[in-house]
Amino acid sequence: MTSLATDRIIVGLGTTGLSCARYLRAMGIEFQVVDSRQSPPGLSAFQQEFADVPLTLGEFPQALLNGARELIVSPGVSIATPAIRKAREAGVVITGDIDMFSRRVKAPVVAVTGSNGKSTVVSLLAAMARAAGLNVGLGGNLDGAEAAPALDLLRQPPKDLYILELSSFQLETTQSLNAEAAVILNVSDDHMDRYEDKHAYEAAKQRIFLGARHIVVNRDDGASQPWHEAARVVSSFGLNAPQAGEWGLVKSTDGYQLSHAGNLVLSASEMRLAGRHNLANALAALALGEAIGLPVPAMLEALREFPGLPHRCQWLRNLRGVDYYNDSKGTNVGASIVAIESLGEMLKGKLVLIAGGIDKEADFSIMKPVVRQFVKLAILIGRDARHLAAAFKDSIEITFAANLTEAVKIAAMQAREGDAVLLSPACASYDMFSDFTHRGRVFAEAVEGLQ
Ligand code: UMA
Ligand code: ADP
Repeated sequence: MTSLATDRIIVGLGTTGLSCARYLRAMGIEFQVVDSRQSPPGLSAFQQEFADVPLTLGEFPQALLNGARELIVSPGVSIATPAIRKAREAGVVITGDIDMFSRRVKAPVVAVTGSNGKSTVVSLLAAMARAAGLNVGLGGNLDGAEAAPALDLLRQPPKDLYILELSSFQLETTQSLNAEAAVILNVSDDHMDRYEDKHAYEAAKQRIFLGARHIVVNRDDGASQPWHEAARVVSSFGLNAPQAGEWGLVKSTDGYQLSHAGNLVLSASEMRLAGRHNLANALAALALGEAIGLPVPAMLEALREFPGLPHRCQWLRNLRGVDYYNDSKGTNVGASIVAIESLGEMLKGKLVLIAGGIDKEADFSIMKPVVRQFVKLAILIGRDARHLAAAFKDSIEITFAANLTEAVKIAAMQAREGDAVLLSPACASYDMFSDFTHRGRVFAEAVEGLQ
C-alpha cells in the first residue's frame, strides 16, 4: 500500500515534532504536520527544510486527524486532548517518537524515568559506558548540548548503546519499548495539571517496563516497583545496607560507603556529586550499568569524576560568606524538598529560598516541614507566587518580588554570613522564561552582577 501524506500526521512542531519530520523524511515516508499554536518554536526551521510539506497551525483540524492512519503525538500534547481522543475513538493509531525509535533501533537501550534525578542518572550512566569504551547515544527528554531527541539519535552513525531519559508524557504514547534495562527512579507529585490523579501519572511511568529485559527498582520507593507481576526485577538500589545482588549504602567511620552486595566499592567522599539524593542517583546508575554488563572499575572511574549537571543544586559563587546555588531544575515539590534538605543540612546559617512560577496544581503544604527547618525567608515570584505564600505563611517570613533579578537583590540584602541563597522554584518556568535553563541563566547573571 502506498503511503499518503494524510496517512501520517505529526502533532506538534517543537523539538520532538521537528525530529519526527526529519526522521520520516530520511526514511522516505510522507507526512503532514499540525500544531495548535500559531507560531510554534520549530516553525522557521520547518519552513526552510520542509517547504513542500502541508502544515496546519491553530486549532487542531478534527476531520484531518480523524482521516489519518497514525498520529505521532508530541509529548507536550496530552492524549486526553479532545481532538486526539476523538481521533483515537475513530480508530486512528496514536503513537509517539519513542515508539518509532524503539521499532527501529538495533542496539540495546537503557530507559530511565522518575519524578526526579533522571537527567543526572542518564548523564552519569553515559559517562560510565563511555569510560568502558562504548559509543553511546544519549537523549530523549534530556535537555542540553550533549542530548538529542530520540529520533535524531537514529540519524547519527550507529551507536553501541542508547540511553534515554523518558518523561511520563513520552511514555503515554509508547506502546512497546523493549529496553535492555529500565527503571522508575522515584515518584512524587508532578504534572498534576496534566493527569487526573497520581494513579494516572504512575500508570504512564509504568509503561517504561513494556518488554524490558532487566528491571532495576528503588528499595526506598514502592512506586518504582513494576505493577505487572511477571516483570523480572534483577536488581535494586536504596540508601540502606544492601542484601545479595543489591546496591546500597553502608555507614562507616569515614562516612557513607557505596556498597554492592556487602562489598564496599567507593567512599561517598570520593564523589564530586553532593547530597543524599545524588547518592541514590549514583547507586541507580551503578545498578543499571551492572544490568547491561558494564565493568565496575570503569563505572567507578566515571563516578569519581562526574561533576553534576548545571541548574541542579549548582554552586555559583560565594559573596561575603553567602553561597549562591542554582537549582532551576527544581521544577516540582519533591525536587525542591530535596534541594532544601541537602543544602540546609550542610549550612551553619539558613537558606534564603527563591521559588515560584507555574504551580502545575501541586500541593505545596508538604514542603512546610523542610521550609520551617531550613529556610529563614522565602522570596516568591511568578504567576502562582500566592499559592506558595498561602502554604508557607504560618511557617516563615515571606516576601514577593516582581522578577528573578529583583528577588536576587532582595536575597543578597537579607542573607547573612553562613546563610545560602537557593533558587529552587518547585514550579515550571514558562510564565516568565522560555524554559528552566533560561531561568537558571537569568539567576546566574543576577548573582554574577551582585556587588
Ligand atoms: N504545545 C501546544 N500545541 C501543540 C504542541 C505543543 O500548545 O500542538 C505546547 C505544549 O503544551 C507544551 C509546549 O508546547 O507546553 C512544548 O510541547 P512540545 O511537545 O512541542 O515539546 P518539545 O519541544 O517537543 O519538547 C519535548 C519535551 N517537552 C515537554 O514534554 C513539555 C522536552 O523536555 C524534551 O527535551 C523534548 O521533547 C525532546 O525529547 C523538556 C521538559 O520540560 C526538558 N520536559 C518535561 C519535564 O522534564 O518535566 C516533561
Ligand atoms: P530530572 O531530569 O528528573 O528533572 P535532574 O537530575 O535534572 O532530574 O534533577 C532535578 C532536581 O531534582 C535536582 O536539582 C534536585 O533538586 C532534585 N533531585 C535530583 N535527584 C533526585 C532524587 N534522586 N530524588 C529526589 N530529588 C532529586
